[in-house]
Amino acid sequence: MAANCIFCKIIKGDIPSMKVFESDKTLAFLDINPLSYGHTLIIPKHHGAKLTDIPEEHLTELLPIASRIAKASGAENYNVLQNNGRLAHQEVDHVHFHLIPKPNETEGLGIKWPMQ
Ligand code: DGP
Repeated sequence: MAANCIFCKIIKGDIPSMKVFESDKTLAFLDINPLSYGHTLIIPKHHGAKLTDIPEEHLTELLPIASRIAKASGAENYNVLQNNGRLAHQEVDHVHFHLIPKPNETEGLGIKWPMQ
């Protein structure tokens, strides 16, 4: 945990969030500034600014959980993005994957939250 990290505060429950999934190593919650309905952040609970700062054993769940949330969203089209460093558009210095569902133009998303 890092004292001044927004996402560590979310993990601790000091800042509220809309949780989508939680395990002992991983938390997923809705982005406060979503690019689409269902935009979710998937983070390791272990603090580290960049992907290369996190021990590998804390990274193993992240993509499987992103996959499960993408399936649960019902989205046929989605982005999974991960930014490292200011030049790469990282704003929050705690590793996070963005899962950004892309709504079908005519039918929207069929998202069922919270994830079953
Ligand atoms: P990035 O540019 O990859 O570092 O994206 C950071 C994302 O974090 C951005 O889409 C907004 C989101 N975010 C920042 N602060 C908060 C917060 O307090 N709560 C939630 N749910 N999301 C946040």
